[in-house]
Amino acid sequence: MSSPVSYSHDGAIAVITVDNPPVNALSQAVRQGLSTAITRFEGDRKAKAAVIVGAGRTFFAGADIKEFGKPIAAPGLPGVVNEIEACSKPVVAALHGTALGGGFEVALGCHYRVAVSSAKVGLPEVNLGILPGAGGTQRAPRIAGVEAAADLITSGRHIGAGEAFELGLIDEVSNETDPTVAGVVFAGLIIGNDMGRRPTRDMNAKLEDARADKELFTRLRAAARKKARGQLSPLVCIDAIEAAVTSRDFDAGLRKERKLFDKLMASDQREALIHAFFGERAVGKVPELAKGKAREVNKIGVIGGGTMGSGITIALLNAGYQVTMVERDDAAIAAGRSRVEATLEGGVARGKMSGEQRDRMLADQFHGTTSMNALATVDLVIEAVFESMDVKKDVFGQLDKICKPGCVLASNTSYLNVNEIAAMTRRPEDVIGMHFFSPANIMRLLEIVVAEKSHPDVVATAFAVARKANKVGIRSGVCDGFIGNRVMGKYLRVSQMLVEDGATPYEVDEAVVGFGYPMGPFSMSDLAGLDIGWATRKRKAATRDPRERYASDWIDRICEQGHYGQKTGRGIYNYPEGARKGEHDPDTLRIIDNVRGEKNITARKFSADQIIERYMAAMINEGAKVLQEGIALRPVDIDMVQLFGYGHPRWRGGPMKYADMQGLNSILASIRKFETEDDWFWKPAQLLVDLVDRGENFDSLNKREIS
Ligand code: 3H9
Repeated sequence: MSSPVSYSHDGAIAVITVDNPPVNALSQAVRQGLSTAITRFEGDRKAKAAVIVGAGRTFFAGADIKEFGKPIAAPGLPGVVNEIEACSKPVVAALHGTALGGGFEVALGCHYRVAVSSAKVGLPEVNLGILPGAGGTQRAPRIAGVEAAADLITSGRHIGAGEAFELGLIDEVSNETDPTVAGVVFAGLIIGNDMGRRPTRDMNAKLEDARADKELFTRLRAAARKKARGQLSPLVCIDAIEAAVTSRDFDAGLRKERKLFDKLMASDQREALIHAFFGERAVGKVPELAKGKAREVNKIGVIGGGTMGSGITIALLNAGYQVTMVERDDAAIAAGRSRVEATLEGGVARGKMSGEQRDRMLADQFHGTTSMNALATVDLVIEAVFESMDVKKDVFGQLDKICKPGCVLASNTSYLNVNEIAAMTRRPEDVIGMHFFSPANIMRLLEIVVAEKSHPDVVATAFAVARKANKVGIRSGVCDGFIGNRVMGKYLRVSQMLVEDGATPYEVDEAVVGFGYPMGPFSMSDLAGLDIGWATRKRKAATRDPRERYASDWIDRICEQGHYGQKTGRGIYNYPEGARKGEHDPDTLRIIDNVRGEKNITARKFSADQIIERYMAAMINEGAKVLQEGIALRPVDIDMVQLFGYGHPRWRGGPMKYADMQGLNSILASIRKFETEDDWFWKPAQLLVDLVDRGENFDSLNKREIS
């Protein structure tokens, strides 16, 4: 096989080009090729300087993540970077696209860095649960200073060429668009000015500054701890950076970096975060994309200007679409427009967009109307009206008459049967569910609910719109609540049972936050409004299965007092004077005690671990049922729904990944133990039982071909 690394000359300059599509990841063949090219450059009397550049769309986007978790074949990247740095003639990195992780570490090992103006650089390893392990934690602080390097490394953010230049991380932002030309011009200057080599390892001035600041690492650790929320890697990154400051010499610092890197590489968090990285990309691969072609979408209609409709509108405006918002009367459309304006205004205040951009967006892209007939020319309609089957059916009946042929008709319903909605039209093949999550301009999850008759072109269109709007589109089949809300229904129920059986709602929330969620189920319920669940329970009361345990009486009592959560100042928590963080409410505890008394329940203690055992088991068991019914394509789809829509900590990888890491045997054993208390709620999913019988795990299902 030919090497992905080629070596050529441009006069006295050696050009080392790496061509390993799609992102020039530093695979074994690339590392070997780079090492060989540097050796050749050393012996090349004609070449006075070398340029390292990536072919195609980018410089190296990092180490090859697919090699992680397996033994890494020689040569290792840190050694290759050292070879480049030790080269006796100057080496220039010419950056374009995204020079990330190991890719940027190669650049930091070069003697100079030039970038085209659109280039981005970064050290995002922290997001994969590791640290920059090819000298990045030792070289970045030497160039940019410890504080700037710590910010870059612990946030993992990508920065533009301009900011990188300000930080000293690149030496020049070139006017050239071709990185090879930029590199060769810059190398020519080095030769012409006899600038020679400039090894990063020898730069010590910025480390001296850090040594003088005795509180520096206490500050950096406190900041990292606050942002990490249970994630290990940000703090370990700080340990590695500290080694740059405290080590005797550069190589001792590198050794420390390697030790810490190996520790993180062996961690569960690394495995979970890599699962999330590939999962985010895997969910976009659905069978309909091979069978269908996305229709062209420029104009989108959004029906409804409430919280949901206006959030969806903003997401679509940001993606560059023309959006027509329809409301039932002048007051409602004015309110919808104000919601959009207020959010855009917030974006201006936070520096996300300029005042002119906002004005242009409102004038050129946004149209508000009270006439459904305005939807005659749109390519896609997303309905976000009141969650009632009758109302939705009426809307779809109208759309069928108004919209042009080929227009995609989408419902933002979060529970209702999309097949039934589609049946209201003469074109059910054009109907699909597009379930956004609130606030829709921020939350990245978009469940794409494929109904029985949805055409593959319509599915492909929904995925294309999701991608353009920076959403993670995840395919779901039709069932009550689809993937996300159906699974959530189970862990909310188990939380309520835990309270009836003896835990306080505050203990449940604390355990769930301790696990890594930003919020517990009861703070979440207070935020969403307790009246919503109450109304659903009342609606479903008549059809409730008699075997189902009802554990919501205590919340119903809170609702009966007109306490619906944050919006009324009281709910499960108390929110004095509009506070956003709730206080424990003794009245809530009294109500719970009374209910226990009436039901003859003797309160038991639950530790945080016991709470999580039930919480996660309920989630996993329902996830397995969702899978066995074909509602979700793969376990990873359930994981990504939880990550992008429900706040599951990314570093745990999602409930199905968590189950695999705990061992399905142990999850099933927990469920069987709880089944002795309630054999209706805790009936184990057949799929889970079968996987345990076969000695397989959920990940084995991720690897199957989907058709
Ligand atoms: C590291 O460097 C460790 C070192 O410090 C230490 C070593 C000792 N490897 O995202 P896209 C695939 S850790 C393998 O859709 P975009 C990706 O899966 C690494 N594969 O494109 C996808 O495959 P498929 C630090 C990779 O334009 C395809 O490429 N670096 C890698 O939206 C296209 O990707 C990072 O964390 C990789 N490193 O975004 C950067 N990267 O088509 C990770 C991508 O089969 N990468 N693939 O689904 C990214 O952030 C984005 O991919 C990037 C492009 C911004 C580059």
